[in-house]
Amino acid sequence: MNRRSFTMVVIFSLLLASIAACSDQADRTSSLAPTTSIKPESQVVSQQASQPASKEVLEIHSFDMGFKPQNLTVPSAGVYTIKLVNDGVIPHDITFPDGTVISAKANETVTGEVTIPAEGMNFICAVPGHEAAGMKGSIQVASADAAAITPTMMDDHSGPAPESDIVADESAPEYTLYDAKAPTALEGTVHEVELVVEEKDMTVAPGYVQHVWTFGGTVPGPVIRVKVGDTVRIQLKNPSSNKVPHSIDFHSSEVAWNDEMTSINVGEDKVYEWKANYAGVWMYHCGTTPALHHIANGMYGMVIVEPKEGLPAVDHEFALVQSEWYLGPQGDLVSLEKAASAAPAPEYVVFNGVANQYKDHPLEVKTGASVRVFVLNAGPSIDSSFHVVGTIFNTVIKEGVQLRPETANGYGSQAVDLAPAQGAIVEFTTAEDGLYPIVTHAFNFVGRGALGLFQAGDGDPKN
Ligand SMILES: [Cu+2]
Repeated sequence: MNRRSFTMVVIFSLLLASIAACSDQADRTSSLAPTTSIKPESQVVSQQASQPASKEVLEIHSFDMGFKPQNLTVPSAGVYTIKLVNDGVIPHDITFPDGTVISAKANETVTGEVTIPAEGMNFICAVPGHEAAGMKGSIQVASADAAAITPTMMDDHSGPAPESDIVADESAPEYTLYDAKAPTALEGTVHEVELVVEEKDMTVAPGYVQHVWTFGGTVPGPVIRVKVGDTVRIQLKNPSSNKVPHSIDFHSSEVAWNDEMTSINVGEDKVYEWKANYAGVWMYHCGTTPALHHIANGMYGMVIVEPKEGLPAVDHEFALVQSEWYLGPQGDLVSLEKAASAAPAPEYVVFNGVANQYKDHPLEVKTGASVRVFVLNAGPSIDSSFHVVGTIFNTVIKEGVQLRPETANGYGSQAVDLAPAQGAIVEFTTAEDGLYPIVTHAFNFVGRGALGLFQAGDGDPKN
């Protein structure tokens, strides 16, 4: 298989991931079942009487796997020409519930006619699996009751929205991009670090705002990077403007649980001092009861402890924290009930706090350059299988166990398994210009936000 077709297969595979993620949802809300409320018969008749004399053309592009636009509005009921432009690399169709099917091969444009009734009509791609992957849309009639217009999903290009009882708020603020670049190690050997707990609203995915608890105002909290032998003196502050007690637990420290890790009330602060005795990628988190809720609500971050002599220089370094969002009501805390389920089913699994943020804003690297990623699975409950599509990890240092090129006897690593609270350092290079998706290879979560991209060079392997 050549590189080009390999890339396409990869992208196609990623898109297929969302099939699994959302097949339940699709089953329950078959797009062929009308979702609009039916207008009174007399109104339908009068709408049909005002059919346009010449057929208006509605241009709909299909891609792998979606339609653009996905939700259209026409001025009145009647016969329309549908122009299907297939921008995808595989065949797609537009299938209407009245039996109208317009099919187009890759890079083909096909037109057909359909009669849009007053109550509007949904459409899907009937190729098996494509509807569940997000290939569905609707055509509404402008004069129809506005309340009857039910877009099937947000047009955010990221595949189907995850199954949730929480309705997306299209007026939610844009998310704030979390800088994935790993910081350099702090200078010196004794570090004073102030961590202020902030309770605040955060857009965790387009359309979803949660009232999160944070270390330092971001989820995850700041990456703290030191070396073995360093002393870290954390000043933890819980401002009086907050509502609940909080605490901090550094996995990189060796202290009694009922000493530095104890909670502080609002308006209090404390010092938590520890010595970095062991190298690795470590988790820190709030341990205040119920710790599950405090972690699920955003209180976690990464500590990097380098060996005393430091890590070898590489061209790029990134820090990625995988975690889960169990959505509570808009603007409220995440759902402890969902998070506490024996079979947890988060709406989102994310890298650095926000669903798909590095798919929308790829992490740029030089082609062929050495890339190091510090990875932490903050959970709280689901394992990660960290993988970068199209690369092989030549170095893995996971929980103290090392795979190094100089000692590997030719072995490499494809995915690093991280249970909640485990961390690793992985290193790889990119073979050519192009896109290298970042996923957890637990693929049901890729469609739920656990998707990013490394972009090597200009991102295009063909030029
Ligand atoms: Cu807390």
